[in-house]
Amino acid sequence: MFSPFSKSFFTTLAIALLLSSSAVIGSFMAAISAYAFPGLFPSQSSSPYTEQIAEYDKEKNCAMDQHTPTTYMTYLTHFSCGHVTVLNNGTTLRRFTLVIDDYHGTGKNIPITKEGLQFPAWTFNGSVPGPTLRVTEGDHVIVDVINSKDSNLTHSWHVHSIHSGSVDGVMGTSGMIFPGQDFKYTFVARPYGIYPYHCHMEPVETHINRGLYGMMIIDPAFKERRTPATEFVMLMNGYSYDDLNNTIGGGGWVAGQGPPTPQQMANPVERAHVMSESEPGNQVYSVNGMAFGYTDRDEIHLKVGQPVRIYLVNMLEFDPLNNFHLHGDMFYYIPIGTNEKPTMYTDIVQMMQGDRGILQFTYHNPGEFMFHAHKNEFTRLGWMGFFNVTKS
Ligand SMILES: [Cu+2]
Repeated sequence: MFSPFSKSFFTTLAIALLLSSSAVIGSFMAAISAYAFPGLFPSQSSSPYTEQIAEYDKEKNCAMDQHTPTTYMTYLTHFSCGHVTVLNNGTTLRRFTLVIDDYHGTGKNIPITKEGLQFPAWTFNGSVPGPTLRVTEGDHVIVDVINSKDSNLTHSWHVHSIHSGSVDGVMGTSGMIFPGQDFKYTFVARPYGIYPYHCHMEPVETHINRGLYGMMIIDPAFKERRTPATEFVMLMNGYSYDDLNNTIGGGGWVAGQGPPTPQQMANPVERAHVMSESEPGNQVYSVNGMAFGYTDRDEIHLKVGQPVRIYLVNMLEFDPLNNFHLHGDMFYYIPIGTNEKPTMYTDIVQMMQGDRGILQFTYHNPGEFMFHAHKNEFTRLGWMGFFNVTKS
């Protein structure tokens, strides 16, 4: 079987890396351990340390097909753990490639309801949300972000957590990427927790509304790893059709234009225009990109007594608050995922934009249990799903 931890997998990786080699990769090759590339160094054997990394990645349910775009169903359990190299000094290096495409600025139509409503999205690796990146605290991470030559606009990759200002991914020199170019964001992953990533180009609201976001999980070190559970990713988002023309300033609302000047407010005509502007709203809400996803019977099947862990992130634009409410049971909540111990035992958690955390629960009773935003407008416009919980 073709496993991400098999010899043939690493040999293939080694060849792929060599074929796409750059000065950066060349400098690493000298330090690469025998375990990472057994085909190139057949006389040497693997070490327990590297086997532990492979074992941990397996426990984390790391995907074998890391570059396949996800659907709302596969997104739930799809973890991209990167191309792994263990250096001779024991450092784990994880390399990711993300391709941003705005499809000539007009977007690619993606389905956001099961009835086939389309939204012209800008994407990371072809999907909304972008792939979930999963690393371990202390890993050296290189995220090579390519802005497609089919893009019209500059984009970037801004991830939360600790890193240098030179890779922060905002306007300027820290990772603003022109169409057809790329930028390598490098950092040592810390601290463990749950982090959103998104494009940070102006107007940021629009780049996020179009779909340029995802999450990164930094797991605790192997010896401090979380208890075993069935793990899901849930990213709460929305879609505003009002906002689609904002980059060209065609609408009444022009995101990123800044507050009015004193002169504008003193001029009756301009003042009237300023006062008539209103922010866009969302017409559709969802978790993992699909409105009313997980509402068909048994799309998410759980068993009584089964430990469940949800990595939850809120990337909703234009509404200040979102939340997650669980029916039929209670969950333990770890804000930001930066602690091993929960701070709340609850059935509801509120999140502002960019907030996130970990939910841990076990159903005590069988049933069809809803989960949804307790803001009922959001529920009605798509943000709801069901857990089908059976006795065995
Ligand atoms: Cu962008």
